[in-house]
Amino acid sequence: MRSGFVSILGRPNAGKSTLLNALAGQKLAIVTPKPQTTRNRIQAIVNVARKGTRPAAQIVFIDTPGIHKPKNSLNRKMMHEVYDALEGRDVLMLIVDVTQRFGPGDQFALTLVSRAAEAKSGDARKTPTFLLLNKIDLVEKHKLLPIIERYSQLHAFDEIIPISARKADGLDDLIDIIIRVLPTGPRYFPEEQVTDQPERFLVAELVREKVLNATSEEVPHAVTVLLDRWDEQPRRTYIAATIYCERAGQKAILIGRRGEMLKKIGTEARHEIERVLGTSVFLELFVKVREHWRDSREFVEELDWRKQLEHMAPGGAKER
Ligand SMILES: Nc1nc2c(ncn2[C@@H]2O[C@H](COP(=O)(O)OP(=O)(O)O)[C@@H](O)[C@H]2O)c(=O)[nH]1
Ligand SMILES: [Mg+2]
Repeated sequence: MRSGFVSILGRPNAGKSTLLNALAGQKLAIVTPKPQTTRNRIQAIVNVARKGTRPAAQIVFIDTPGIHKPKNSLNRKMMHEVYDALEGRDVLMLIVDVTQRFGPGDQFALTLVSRAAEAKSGDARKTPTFLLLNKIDLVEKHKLLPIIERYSQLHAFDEIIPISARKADGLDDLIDIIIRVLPTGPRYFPEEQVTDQPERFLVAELVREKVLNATSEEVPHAVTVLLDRWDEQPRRTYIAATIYCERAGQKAILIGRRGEMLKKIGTEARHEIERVLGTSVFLELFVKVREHWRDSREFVEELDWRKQLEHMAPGGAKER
């Protein structure tokens, strides 16, 4: 039996969350075309059966926010999530979007990962690092060669693996290669557990995903979603959530003319939440302004579901 923790790292929009979902076989992390969609690290637990000479394994994949230069408390918190995923892991996977030109942001991401991979004193070997060339469904094969050359010059990757996270292409090979380098060890999680993320947080995230898809410019970045109520009634689950934004103008956009925008967001979110929960859902959404919340360390901390769990009354979302 092999087991270990494998971090998925890279710039915003490289396809980290898409990859996590594909590996998990279900949607655990929200995905949008907008950068900085993911704000917390999320684990997907993948159990792999023994096959021929390949041992059985439990791989814990960690999705992370995109590597970027932080501008506010929210960004700093996101980068903390990245740093956490760089430390003490069994494999570091840097995922790059092969349709994008190499730039300073890529260099920054590569430096973070290669530094984290260096052998620490007292630790005999360096952490295996893989380069994942993602979105190969969008480019011709020969276009990969200069990218491979460039990255190989900058860091001695243990493996370079072309994949398409969206098409789930190359993932079987990826799993095989990971298992080869994982240490022998027991399962860290029960076999039936797929994630460490509470269902309620995924629900709040699904609301945020619909907001991100429906809005543009600064609004997606200025929005966060918190659950106010979660009430499991016999025939349906009643969920109330508040969408926080930073300015009155953003609130007006989120509500829309005669409330049409909020209604659209609510309907789309409800449909998906019903699919995920497998029950009928009554979803009530509110919009509130909280000026400069992204600069508030306190509020940003409050958004962390690991923190929220500590405050949550058993069986109910925190009352605010
Ligand atoms: N064509 C294509 N698009 C992809 C692939 N992987 C991710 N995407 C798209 O890239 C965008 C960003 O993906 P996401 O997983 O949110 O990236 P993240 O910011 O790294 O988590 C989304 O629109 C995805 O649908 C891929 O393999 N092929
Ligand atoms: Mg993401």
